[in-house]
Amino acid sequence: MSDIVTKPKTKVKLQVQRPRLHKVILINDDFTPREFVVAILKGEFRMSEDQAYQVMMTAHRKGACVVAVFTQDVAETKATRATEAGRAKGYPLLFTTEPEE
Ligand code: TYC
Repeated sequence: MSDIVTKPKTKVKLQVQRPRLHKVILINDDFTPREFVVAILKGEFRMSEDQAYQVMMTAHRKGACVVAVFTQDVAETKATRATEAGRAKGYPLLFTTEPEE
């Protein structure tokens, strides 16, 4: 008696995927002082004075500006900390996050 052993046709393909990155976005408002926004960008996002000034002015002129991209957890933590730093001074400064396409 002969047993016919057939190999399964399905191949298992292992895929390693990078975690999706999330943008931190700075939103303009009419009340937070420019220098305060620059100080937060330098302190929380480790930007130079020049970089921070450019990002602040882009948000000021266009309404919003992408600050940086991180993993979701880091993006949300930084956005929350930066928003709370403004709130502690009574400013409506807002940082939001959204997934990168
Ligand atoms: N528009 C603010 C002002 O004129 C400055 C500002 C810039 C506030 C960017 C928030 O995300 C911001 N004082």
